[in-house]
Amino acid sequence: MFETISKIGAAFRLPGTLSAYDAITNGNINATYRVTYRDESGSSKSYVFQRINTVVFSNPVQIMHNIDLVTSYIREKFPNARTLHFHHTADGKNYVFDADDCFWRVMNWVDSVTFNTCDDPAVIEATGRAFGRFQNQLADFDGAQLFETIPDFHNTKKRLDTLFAHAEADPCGRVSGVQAELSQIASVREKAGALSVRYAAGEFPVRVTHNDTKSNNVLFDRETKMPLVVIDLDTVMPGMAMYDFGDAVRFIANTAAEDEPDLQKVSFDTEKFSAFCKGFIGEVANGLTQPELDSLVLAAFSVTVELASRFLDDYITGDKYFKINYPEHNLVRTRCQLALAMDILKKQEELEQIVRSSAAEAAAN
Ligand code: GN1
Ligand code: MG
Repeated sequence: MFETISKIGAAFRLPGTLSAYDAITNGNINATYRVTYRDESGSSKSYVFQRINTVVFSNPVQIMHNIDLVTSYIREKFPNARTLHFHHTADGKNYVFDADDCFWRVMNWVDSVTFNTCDDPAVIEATGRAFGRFQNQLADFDGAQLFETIPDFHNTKKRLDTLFAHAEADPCGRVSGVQAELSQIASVREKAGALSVRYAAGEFPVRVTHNDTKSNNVLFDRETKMPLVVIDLDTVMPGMAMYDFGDAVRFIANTAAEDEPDLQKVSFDTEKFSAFCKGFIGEVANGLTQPELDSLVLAAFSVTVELASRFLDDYITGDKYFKINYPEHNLVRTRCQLALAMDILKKQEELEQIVRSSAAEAAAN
């Protein structure tokens, strides 16, 4: 690895001597390293090296094109906003291929903390504000300029259709062991797919969205616990505003981890939800249409079922998409997301009420 890292650093003309590298294991898709260089005076500078998973992102050059457009746009329009800074090779590219034809990019390391789980309502609210602000920053950005790097990424109906088609084909002989999960998904199939069907019919505006709004995709200042920058822009594409909201609460309002095996621990925390609403809706309320506001809770449910179906689909087709740490990992993730989705459904009325009061509060401010 040292050899590869050092060659990548050289291609990006990073100054100093390579002194350390550590893997960062947060993501489920790409391989990420923190890499540190020391210069002659003894001072150090760190970078993030990322090897893109080209099974998932079949055209990484297009991703870098999208990221370049989005970050330049934000930098120009909001000079005080922080954005990711990517390095360039001698021939002006923001990526490089290594000897094995793997795709690498390098960005500056931002000294910060991230939260995989969070109990502090102030931090949860700030996370909501950060994602809301990101959406606002791109409100007038022309999404037609962006490549759709993963087509139908949040097309829940299509994701569900794919799952059931693969279940029918049963390529790895695993389907007999997941009947309970499949029938649970089948029981909510229509409800979970409904927003994506309405979006395709033009009922909601096409926004430029982040599409992967896990709380650990916001970097926070270590001291002030204020958000510094929204990261992981790989899936910034045209999409539904409410799915960014939904995916964020799916992650941050879960009382357990995304892959918690003990389902007794998994539930949807209404107080965390409320804190996130305050931040996110406070930022975007005036920009959202009424049908969007009315769909936020359903979006949380839909995106949770969608992710359950993606994990299950990956399990059925041989674990080729998400990184797994043990053989049943994708199945465990599926069960956890299904338990969470069912809890969202159970609490739907209460959650709708919370959304309405946040929207009323935002309108009054
Ligand atoms: C993947 O790699 P990561 O953790 O940022 C996935 C998201 C899922 C998430 C679930 C491109 O994101 O859609 O919600 O895992 N990203 C892609 O943890 O598929
Ligand atoms: Mg991601």
